[in-house]
Amino acid sequence: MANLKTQVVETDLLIVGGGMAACGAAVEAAYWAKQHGLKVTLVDKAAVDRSGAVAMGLSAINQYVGIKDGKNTVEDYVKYVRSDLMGITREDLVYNIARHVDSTVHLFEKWGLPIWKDAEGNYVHEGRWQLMINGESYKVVVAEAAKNALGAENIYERVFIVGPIMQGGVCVGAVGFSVREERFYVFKAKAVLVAMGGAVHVFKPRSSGEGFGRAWYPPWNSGSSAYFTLKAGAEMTCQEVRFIPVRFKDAYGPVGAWFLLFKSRATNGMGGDYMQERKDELEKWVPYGKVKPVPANLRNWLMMLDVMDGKGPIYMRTEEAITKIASESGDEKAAKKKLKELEAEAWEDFLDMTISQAILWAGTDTAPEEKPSEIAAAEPYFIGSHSGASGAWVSGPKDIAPNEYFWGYPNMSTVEGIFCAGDASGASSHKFSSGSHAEGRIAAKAAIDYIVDHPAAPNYDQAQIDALKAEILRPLDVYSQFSKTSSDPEINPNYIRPKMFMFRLQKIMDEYAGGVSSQFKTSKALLEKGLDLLQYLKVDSEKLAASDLHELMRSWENVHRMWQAEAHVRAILFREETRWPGYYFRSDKPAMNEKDWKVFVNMKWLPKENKWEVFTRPIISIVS
Ligand code: SFD
Ligand code: AMP
Repeated sequence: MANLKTQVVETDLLIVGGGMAACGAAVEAAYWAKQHGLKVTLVDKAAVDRSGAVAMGLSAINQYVGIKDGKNTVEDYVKYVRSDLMGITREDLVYNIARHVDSTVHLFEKWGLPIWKDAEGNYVHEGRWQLMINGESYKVVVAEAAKNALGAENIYERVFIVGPIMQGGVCVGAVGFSVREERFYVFKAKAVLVAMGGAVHVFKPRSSGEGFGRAWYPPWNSGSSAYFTLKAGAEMTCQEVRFIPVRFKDAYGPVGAWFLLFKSRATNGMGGDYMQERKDELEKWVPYGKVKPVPANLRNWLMMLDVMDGKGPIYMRTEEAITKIASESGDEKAAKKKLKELEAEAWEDFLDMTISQAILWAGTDTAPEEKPSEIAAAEPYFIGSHSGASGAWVSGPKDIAPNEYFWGYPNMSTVEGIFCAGDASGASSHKFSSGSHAEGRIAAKAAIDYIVDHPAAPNYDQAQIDALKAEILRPLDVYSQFSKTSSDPEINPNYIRPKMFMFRLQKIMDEYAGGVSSQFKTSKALLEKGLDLLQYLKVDSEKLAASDLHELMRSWENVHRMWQAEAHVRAILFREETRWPGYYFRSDKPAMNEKDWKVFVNMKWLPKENKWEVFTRPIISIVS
């Protein structure tokens, strides 16, 4: 076996991940842990300052309720999320995050994040729930607070977590390896807070060749949260609810600021406005088709119908929107000044969070005030924190969750000792960066309560840990055993390199599970065939080969993606309707069926039996 030293770290609460939810968890856990003399440890595969979805920064905070201003209520937010997800949402979880998110935003500001203010000193809103920020250093600011709270000695960076350590059905830690040093890590803990983000590159991306790797969501979020919870035997929810964002084409610049702040239209290649011309289509998706704003997936759907009719390209009419705002701002001089201001804001929107889009504008001689830019529906992502909903099924808060949704500790999964937040927890969409941080705080407080109530040190089975180590390092062994048996180490009948494995997974998902090249359409027959092919892939995953630690990480990232893929295929196969047509369309079940399918689709992988169970859970509304 590969010769990696084992380092054992003992702690009370282990936070896996170092993104928005994990940083929120760190700050809150440190506070409560101090009162109880407990230790908190955080592990990130990257460096916390620039890891996860917010690595490049962001230009808006997308969840701010503004309870103090009296304009919005927590109930308003729950209604918004419920409609956007076509009725499928855990209102108790959304409610809990919404009532705490403002305080998180105020902390960000206190820690030094510049939030735009108007002449009266009020926050500048992008839309009803969104605030504009100068956010290039957003993650650095949030990470600094987390690091100060925990202390550098309790943070492990560049350590990739592979999976859980289980003991009698309870999670008692996690295992992983350093991606820089030859070291295998065993983290022993009384509770684990999972916050390793969502999953990217499960589906074939639009980007190819030298642009490969460019995605909207961060490519290094590779399904580790889903794998961790699934492997522990936790119940998962909304695995069918992928997110397809519409983005500026090829560099994935976000559209929110254009639609909401600049009030831009999008039009097709003939100049038609699909939101107007295809309005009648929304009738088919009532009651959700009739709410304002139109749910994200239905906005996508109207655009996709144009694309399928060959009416592309679709353009964001940046030039029209900017000129309109400028011309409304007064005389010619005032309009000129306003135009300059808007130009700067438009570039900053991208420079703060999607630098490559600004580079693409520069490279294609695009001045947004002069010419429109193409937008397109991106490949599917798994993300419980934005407008998708996949994640673990977690307990709600005691004071508002119905009995069916409460089992002792807020945000604990159905497996004791595992808490989830951000992309890792499901059915509580639209938390974004701020809500993920707030949810991390909620989950951490609950995890500390759980540890205080369960103080006994867990037992460990060394044979099990040795077996996990052998399994995790196997790709290194496979490579060293076989790489010399062919003249080119890339091509070898005894193994598969992680990159090739990823291509194979992406091809299956793209062609059978409704990816970009299938126009997001699939059916029972296609899904069954795809599932069949995934089983062959799973068999071959044992032949993954890694030439170094970096490839070892790539190998496990792909195993994680593969599990996310299988959960997704099983969930869309089970839900016999089309509910989110702009996310995926079941051609054999082309309509929404409120009577039978206004339910959650949940699932579990049963560790002992190595079997999947897919079933429904009721939707219990708490906001009328
Ligand atoms: O424009 C392991 N998001 C936006 N949120 C906003 O509030 N405003 C915006 O403007 C946003 N937009 C946006 C957003 C994201 C991206 C990529 C772009 C634009 C281009 C969404 C938020 O960023 C998102 O909701 C939160 O960040 C989610 O938080 P969290 O904690 O669930 O995920 P994370 O921050 O990505 O962190 C994941 C962490 O896990 C680590 N990790 N660590 C150890 N072992 C493993 N195996 C691991 N796997 C992953 C990562 O390194 C990271 O630390 S806009 O689109 O609307
Ligand atoms: P995005 O940049 O697409 O991630 O959007 C940022 C925020 O604006 C999210 O909360 C979106 O749901 C919201 N949003 C984007 N476009 C629209 C739109 N056309 N109508 C209403 N809300 C939108």
